[in-house]
Amino acid sequence: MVNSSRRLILILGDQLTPDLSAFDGADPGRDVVLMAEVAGEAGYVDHHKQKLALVFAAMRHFAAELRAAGWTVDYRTLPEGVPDFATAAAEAIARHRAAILVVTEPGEWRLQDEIEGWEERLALPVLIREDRRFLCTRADFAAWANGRRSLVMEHFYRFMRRRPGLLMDGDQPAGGRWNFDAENRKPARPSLFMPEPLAGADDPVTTEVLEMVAARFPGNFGALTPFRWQVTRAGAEAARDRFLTEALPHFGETQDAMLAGKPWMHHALLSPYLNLGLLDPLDLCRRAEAEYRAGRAPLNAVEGFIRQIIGWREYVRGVYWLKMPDYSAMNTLGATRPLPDFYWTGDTDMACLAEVIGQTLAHGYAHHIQRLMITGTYALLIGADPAQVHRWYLGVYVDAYEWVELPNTLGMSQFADGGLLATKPYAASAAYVDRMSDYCRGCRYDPKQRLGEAACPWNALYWDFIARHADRWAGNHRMAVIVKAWAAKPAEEQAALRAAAAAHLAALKAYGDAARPARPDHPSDDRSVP
Ligand code: FAD
Ligand code: DLZ
Repeated sequence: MVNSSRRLILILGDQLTPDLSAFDGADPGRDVVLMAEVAGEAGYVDHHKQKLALVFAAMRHFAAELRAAGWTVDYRTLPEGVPDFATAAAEAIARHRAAILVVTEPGEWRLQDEIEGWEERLALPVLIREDRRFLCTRADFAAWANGRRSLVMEHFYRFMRRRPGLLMDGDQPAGGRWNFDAENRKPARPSLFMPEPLAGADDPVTTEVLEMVAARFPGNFGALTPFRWQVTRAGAEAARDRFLTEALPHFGETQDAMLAGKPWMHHALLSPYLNLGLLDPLDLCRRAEAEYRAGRAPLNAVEGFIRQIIGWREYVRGVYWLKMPDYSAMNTLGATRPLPDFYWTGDTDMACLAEVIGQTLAHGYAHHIQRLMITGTYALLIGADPAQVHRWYLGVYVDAYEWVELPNTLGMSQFADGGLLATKPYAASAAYVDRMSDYCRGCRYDPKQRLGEAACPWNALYWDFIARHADRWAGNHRMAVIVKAWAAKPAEEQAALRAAAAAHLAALKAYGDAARPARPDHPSDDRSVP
């Protein structure tokens, strides 16, 4: 017989938060929590092995935390698992005779779309509650965006600073300015102290998950160990405290810098924990502000850090929900080239790409400028298919969920949304890479040469990109000056640059033929991508 009031509370893998809205009004003595390691979730893109291990180990720890708090948790583990959430829910509803299913809105549109069909499919009421772990609800963002001709992040950011009163002195921004980036974004000084992240979790639950991932997902992207990530709230808080005391003071200064062999620099490495729900974004920002108020971290660093979280993080989520589902199919530049095979191996003689992809394979982590200006810019310059670029980014980083990854990739990095997120494409020649990193020093190519055997391919690719889309850029005042510079080049130089780009593009091999063994069991192993 159905218990007339028992709730089944579905907690998704990135909803590991004790005061999640799905728990509102629930009774541990009556209701049941469902958590499930789902084959479909694990396989819908080629997730990095460390991402799988992080999600499953954090889920198992959270289930233990809930049990310790008195909840009954029905937890389905891989490798047996269940094919999808609907099957897990249907089986649990029958097992526990639940009368209603409660879930907090998921982060990804595809899942929201699926869950909206469950009342009919599962024949019971399904309550979808708002996710209040963000500072700006989907409805608030839509209201902010309504009637605006363009969605400028900086305007949104000021709106977000005022709302919770972060870094505000009365109604004025602390220090008299909203943005201190003029003092940030310097090339790196290798002599600067750079803290190492905490050692990763190695408790018995994590060890068991690592063994399971090794056995069940041997062909997935990346290395499984060394596993560098925290899998509990306490671990995430320790990582947060380490960042606040050791790295935050230099955060702004080195935010855009890149050094070979230094994957972490002064970055927070906190996105996985924020996105899983192990850390709260507002609490994190308040703690960062406290470092400034106590004189332990400068304003340029703290303001820059807070802007990434209440500005960019909330902004991309707002854009995602405002524009999905059509957003994911956008391809304004008509780019169709397959991503080169070295995105899966790091095997390229361009040192910058080898470094960033190598680090991505090793750790499932690259910082923002590495994602944007190395792997992102190269994909943009070669005209890579944005849908495939999106699937790559969604898989390879341990912090990747579509709500945050897609606008960053498709919009900011690939300009596929035609400039909704970025006023101009993040295209750059080798000079940028040489200025902001030391990668070119170890490279067989010379960033200063544009043509010839030793010339860095980025230079010809950059001009080829400008030329390919010259008509479009002429109407963009920030790009028009570059189009003019292209037009001013002698015809022979233009022809030589375009021929060099064409030769480079012709030599690229598409992913999948020889890079990895085929995995017919793996739905994301889609080699039919053009
Ligand atoms: P820090 O540089 O220390 O920044 C602090 C925090 O600010 C981060 O933890 C993150 O929560 C937030 N943040 C910073 N920049 C952004 C941004 N542009 N958008 C949203 N939040 C931001 N971030 C993800 O969390 N998941 C993704 O899947 C993801 N995919 C990306 C894909 C591309 C192509 C690009 C260019 C960026 C992507 N980002 C993504 C944003 C950013 O690169 C990461 O948030 C950041 O590198 C995480 O490392 P960190 O914690 O050391 O960040
Ligand atoms: C990322 C991920 C993976 C790999 N596996 C699971 C899983 O097995 N079970 C689960 O509940 N969640 C998983 N997740 C996180 C979901 O993909 C995430 O909740 C949705 O994409 C919504 O953001």
